[in-house]
Amino acid sequence: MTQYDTSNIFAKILRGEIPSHTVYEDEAVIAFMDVMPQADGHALVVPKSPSRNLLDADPATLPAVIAAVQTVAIASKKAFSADGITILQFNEAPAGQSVFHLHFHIIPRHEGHPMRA
Ligand code: DGP
Repeated sequence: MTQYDTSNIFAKILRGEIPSHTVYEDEAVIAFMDVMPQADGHALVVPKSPSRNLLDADPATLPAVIAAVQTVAIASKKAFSADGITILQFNEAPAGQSVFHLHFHIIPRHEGHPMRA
Protein backbone atom coordinates (compact mmCIF):
# COMPACT_ATOMS: atom_id res chain seq x y z
CA MET A 1 0.00 0.00 0.00
CA THR A 2 1.32 3.42 -0.96
CA GLN A 3 1.88 5.82 1.94
CA TYR A 4 -0.57 8.65 2.72
CA ASP A 5 0.70 11.90 1.16
CA THR A 6 -0.17 15.04 3.16
CA SER A 7 0.08 17.22 0.02
CA ASN A 8 -3.22 15.92 -1.44
CA ILE A 9 -5.90 18.52 -2.16
CA PHE A 10 -8.34 17.34 0.54
CA ALA A 11 -5.63 17.47 3.20
CA LYS A 12 -5.04 21.09 2.12
CA ILE A 13 -8.79 21.80 2.43
CA LEU A 14 -8.82 20.17 5.90
CA ARG A 15 -5.88 22.38 6.95
CA GLY A 16 -7.67 25.46 5.62
CA GLU A 17 -4.97 26.10 3.02
CA ILE A 18 -7.42 26.19 0.12
CA PRO A 19 -11.10 27.15 0.14
CA SER A 20 -14.08 24.87 -0.17
CA HIS A 21 -17.84 25.28 -0.01
CA THR A 22 -18.33 23.46 3.28
CA VAL A 23 -21.87 22.19 3.89
CA TYR A 24 -21.37 20.07 7.03
CA GLU A 25 -18.76 19.51 9.73
CA ASP A 26 -18.49 17.44 12.90
CA GLU A 27 -15.62 15.92 14.95
CA ALA A 28 -15.07 13.17 12.39
CA VAL A 29 -15.62 14.74 8.95
CA ILE A 30 -16.11 17.75 6.80
CA ALA A 31 -18.38 17.76 3.76
CA PHE A 32 -18.07 20.19 0.86
CA MET A 33 -19.35 20.58 -2.67
CA ASP A 34 -17.48 18.77 -5.44
CA VAL A 35 -15.87 21.14 -7.99
CA MET A 36 -16.66 18.70 -10.80
CA PRO A 37 -20.24 17.68 -9.92
CA GLN A 38 -21.74 14.64 -11.60
CA ALA A 39 -25.19 15.99 -10.71
CA ASP A 40 -26.51 19.11 -8.98
CA GLY A 41 -25.73 18.95 -5.26
CA HIS A 42 -22.79 16.52 -5.58
CA ALA A 43 -20.94 16.72 -2.25
CA LEU A 44 -17.92 14.95 -0.76
CA VAL A 45 -17.71 13.63 2.81
CA VAL A 46 -14.08 13.69 3.91
CA PRO A 47 -12.89 12.15 7.20
CA LYS A 48 -10.53 14.34 9.21
CA SER A 49 -8.26 11.41 10.07
CA PRO A 50 -5.58 10.79 7.45
CA SER A 51 -5.98 7.73 5.26
CA ARG A 52 -5.40 7.23 1.58
CA ASN A 53 -8.71 5.41 1.10
CA LEU A 54 -10.91 2.82 2.79
CA LEU A 55 -8.24 0.13 2.50
CA ASP A 56 -5.85 1.78 4.97
CA ALA A 57 -8.42 3.57 7.17
CA ASP A 58 -8.39 2.98 10.93
CA PRO A 59 -11.51 0.85 11.55
CA ALA A 60 -12.08 2.67 14.84
CA THR A 61 -12.80 5.88 12.91
CA LEU A 62 -15.35 4.37 10.53
CA PRO A 63 -18.57 4.28 12.58
CA ALA A 64 -18.49 8.08 12.98
CA VAL A 65 -17.62 8.50 9.33
CA ILE A 66 -20.49 6.36 8.02
CA ALA A 67 -22.88 8.08 10.42
CA ALA A 68 -21.81 11.41 8.91
CA VAL A 69 -22.25 9.99 5.41
CA GLN A 70 -25.82 9.09 6.34
CA THR A 71 -26.45 12.55 7.85
CA VAL A 72 -25.21 14.33 4.72
CA ALA A 73 -27.11 11.95 2.42
CA ILE A 74 -30.40 12.60 4.24
CA ALA A 75 -29.82 16.38 4.28
CA SER A 76 -28.81 16.34 0.61
CA LYS A 77 -31.92 14.39 -0.43
CA LYS A 78 -34.07 16.97 1.32
CA ALA A 79 -32.14 20.06 0.17
CA PHE A 80 -32.16 19.04 -3.49
CA SER A 81 -35.61 17.42 -3.47
CA ALA A 82 -33.93 14.27 -4.80
CA ASP A 83 -35.65 10.98 -5.57
CA GLY A 84 -32.58 9.06 -4.39
CA ILE A 85 -28.91 9.37 -3.42
CA THR A 86 -25.94 7.64 -5.04
CA ILE A 87 -22.93 7.11 -2.75
CA LEU A 88 -19.61 6.33 -4.43
CA GLN A 89 -16.19 5.60 -2.96
CA PHE A 90 -13.08 4.64 -4.96
CA ASN A 91 -9.89 2.92 -3.82
CA GLU A 92 -6.69 3.50 -5.85
CA ALA A 93 -6.30 4.88 -9.36
CA PRO A 94 -7.32 1.75 -11.29
CA ALA A 95 -10.63 1.86 -9.42
CA GLY A 96 -11.22 5.53 -10.27
CA GLN A 97 -9.65 7.34 -7.30
CA SER A 98 -7.96 10.64 -8.21
CA VAL A 99 -7.58 12.36 -4.82
CA PHE A 100 -5.76 10.15 -2.34
CA HIS A 101 -7.50 11.03 0.92
CA LEU A 102 -10.52 8.88 1.83
CA HIS A 103 -13.79 10.42 0.68
CA PHE A 104 -17.37 9.50 -0.14
CA HIS A 105 -19.33 11.03 -3.03
CA ILE A 106 -22.91 11.98 -2.10
CA ILE A 107 -24.86 12.50 -5.32
CA PRO A 108 -28.53 13.52 -5.38
CA ARG A 109 -30.45 11.72 -8.12
CA HIS A 110 -33.67 12.56 -9.88
CA GLU A 111 -35.95 10.21 -11.77
CA GLY A 112 -34.93 10.13 -15.44
CA HIS A 113 -31.70 12.16 -14.95
CA PRO A 114 -28.46 10.18 -15.56
CA MET A 115 -25.27 11.33 -13.83
CA ARG A 116 -22.93 13.53 -15.89
CA ALA A 117 -19.80 11.82 -17.21
P1 DGP B 1 -12.22 10.57 -6.82
O1 DGP B 1 -10.84 10.66 -6.21
O2 DGP B 1 -12.21 10.06 -8.23
O3 DGP B 1 -13.21 9.78 -5.96
O4 DGP B 1 -12.82 12.03 -6.95
C1 DGP B 1 -12.25 13.19 -6.44
C2 DGP B 1 -13.27 14.31 -6.57
O5 DGP B 1 -12.70 15.48 -6.00
C3 DGP B 1 -13.67 14.68 -8.00
O6 DGP B 1 -15.07 14.44 -8.16
C4 DGP B 1 -13.36 16.14 -8.13
C5 DGP B 1 -13.16 16.60 -6.72
N1 DGP B 1 -12.15 17.63 -6.53
C6 DGP B 1 -10.89 17.63 -7.04
N2 DGP B 1 -10.23 18.74 -6.64
C7 DGP B 1 -11.09 19.42 -5.86
C8 DGP B 1 -10.98 20.66 -5.15
O7 DGP B 1 -9.96 21.35 -5.14
N3 DGP B 1 -12.07 21.06 -4.44
C9 DGP B 1 -13.23 20.33 -4.42
N4 DGP B 1 -14.25 20.82 -3.71
N5 DGP B 1 -13.38 19.16 -5.08
C10 DGP B 1 -12.31 18.73 -5.78
